[in-house]
Amino acid sequence: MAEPTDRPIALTIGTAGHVDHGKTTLVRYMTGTDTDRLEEEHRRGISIVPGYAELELPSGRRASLVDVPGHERFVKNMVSGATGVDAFLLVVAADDGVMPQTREHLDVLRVLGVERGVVALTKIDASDEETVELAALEAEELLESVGIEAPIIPVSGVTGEGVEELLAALDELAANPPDGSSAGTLARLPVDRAFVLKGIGVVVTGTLWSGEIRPGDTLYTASGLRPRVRGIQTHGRHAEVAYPGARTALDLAGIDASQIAAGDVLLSRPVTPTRAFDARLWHIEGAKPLAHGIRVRLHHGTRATNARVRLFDRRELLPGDSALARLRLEEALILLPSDRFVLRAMAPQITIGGGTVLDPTPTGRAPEPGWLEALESGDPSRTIPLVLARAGREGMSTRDLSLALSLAPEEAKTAAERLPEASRVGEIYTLTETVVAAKERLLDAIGQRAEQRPESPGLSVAEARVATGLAAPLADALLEELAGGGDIRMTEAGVGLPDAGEVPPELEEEARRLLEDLQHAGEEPPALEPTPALRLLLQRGAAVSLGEKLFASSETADRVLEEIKTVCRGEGEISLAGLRDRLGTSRKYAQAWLEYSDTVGVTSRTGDVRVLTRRYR
Ligand SMILES: Nc1nc2c(ncn2[C@@H]2O[C@H](COP(=O)(O)OP(=O)(O)OP(=O)(O)O)[C@@H](O)[C@H]2O)c(=O)[nH]1
Ligand SMILES: [Mg+2]
Repeated sequence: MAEPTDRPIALTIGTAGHVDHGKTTLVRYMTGTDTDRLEEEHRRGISIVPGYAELELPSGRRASLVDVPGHERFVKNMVSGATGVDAFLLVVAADDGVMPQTREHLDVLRVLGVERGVVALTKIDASDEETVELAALEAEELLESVGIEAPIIPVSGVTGEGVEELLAALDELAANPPDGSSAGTLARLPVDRAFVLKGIGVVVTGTLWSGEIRPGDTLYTASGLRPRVRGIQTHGRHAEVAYPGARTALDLAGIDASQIAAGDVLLSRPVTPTRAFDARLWHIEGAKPLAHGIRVRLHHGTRATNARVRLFDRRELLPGDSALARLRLEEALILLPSDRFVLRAMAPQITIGGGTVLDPTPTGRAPEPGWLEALESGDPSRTIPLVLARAGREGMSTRDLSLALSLAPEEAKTAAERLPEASRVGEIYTLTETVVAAKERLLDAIGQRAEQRPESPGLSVAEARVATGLAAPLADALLEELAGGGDIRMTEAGVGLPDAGEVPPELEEEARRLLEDLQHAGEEPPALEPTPALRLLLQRGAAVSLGEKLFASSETADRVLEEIKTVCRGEGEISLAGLRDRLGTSRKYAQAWLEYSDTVGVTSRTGDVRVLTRRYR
């Protein structure tokens, strides 16, 4: 096996261009790899599915090449291949010039946000100078018409003429890679092939969109499966890490070949699939107006599904225009903010536009005014308060924030820490006003409890959670923080104010007198309301409850239980009349004492009498 190649990919380049213009030939010349690997591709002399090759640039930087088919019937495969590329290699045959799929591919790249690249004017070995110049002019006009700047380099995929200049131009693009760190970011692999390899098992391939994958990682599918990564290859070689942009093959355990297919997405964390989302739509020049309510084919990653477009503020979208819209999907997709997608007409099947996902979990029929615009601004000082407000009493982890803002976790953290409107409680971010209100509610509840029951140590932890009005994990984090800061005191007995726990002397005195009264009253105590003094005695075990409003000193209670045991041991049982006579009380008290004896497990009732439980026999 070859040496592991664990260097990050500096650039992922996607070819583009009309059928037969020389994409595959050029890629083969530059990399030595034939990206047409299907027998059918060789037989028909055209590419059908995307092919992949690794390109070592003159600087030594590593690039990943995706070679797409140019035939108009396979534009959907081109879209799937172009997903996840950073730069284009637009191929225009000098002898043919700009043709329909030259334009359509460029449109697809633009709606996918791929606006950097190089144009290769191929087949110059088979064209005269004038023809080459004409084709160069056409390419220049095409770029100008869509506002993209890119060098136009005449080459031959057969003789290799001009390829050196082409590689230098690609190297320059790789020197300015797209920003964003991959560490800690959600790993996303849109699967383009899934198959069983004899002796290995289930293997999936794709271009890693973001994050990193290592052997041993557990991944998640939209259907809730959790396959484990057994081994990784990038560009056909064993690797210890798959980096974003790399052509990646994963050997998976814990999943059946029937459970995964092209179009699925593997994730490093579960993400809820989306059936409807809000987006900025772009309608490309030259297409027919896009009407409100129209059905379209939506391509995202390696998957396509039918979708219905609802325009928020107009009846139709004119060519070249953009608008905010909600898209309802026939099949759920894994979508994250900032994701790009391509829209194609159902018939004829041509590319009509695309867009950027703004809100993959919209609520209500239409977005709040300003919400999508704020998300679109990408300005964390605008978006963080909005997403935290929506998260409400749950708050958000750094990971949640990073997904919602499509920022790396560290960036999301830094942005949130900087904002006075946001606060971190433990590891959960929430609106500062939410924390302040929760703290106020909690202290109020503790204060009220102290007033009603001065003898009590405060609220139970469960009561304290409820009092904050926050979801349990956030409430717990808040309790911990307040306890750490000395705002509250948390003991096993409960959550109280820092100075709680001391019984006021007046109450102590009242309790002492009450206990004396109870002891005096003996087996026939008076009816009492549960006052703070009484609750203090119950809590300390100095008094017991005989039922509603009936309390006795525990000294008395112990004595009565001894009487009951004595009678039972002598006679085998005790009746109501028996205890009444023995204690010299009324029936009512004898009844209350017997029930108490049952409650504490000394006796149990059989018919009209009580017998000792096994424990006291
Ligand atoms: N003379 C000459 N022929 C070329 C050159 N590049 C490609 N060809 C020929 O053009 C034909 C098509 O080339 P491919 O590389 O398959 O074209 P492609 O753009 O990959 O086509 P699709 O993938 O089907 O869209 C083949 O017969 C090639 O030999 C070139 O630079 N010079
Ligand atoms: Mg080809």
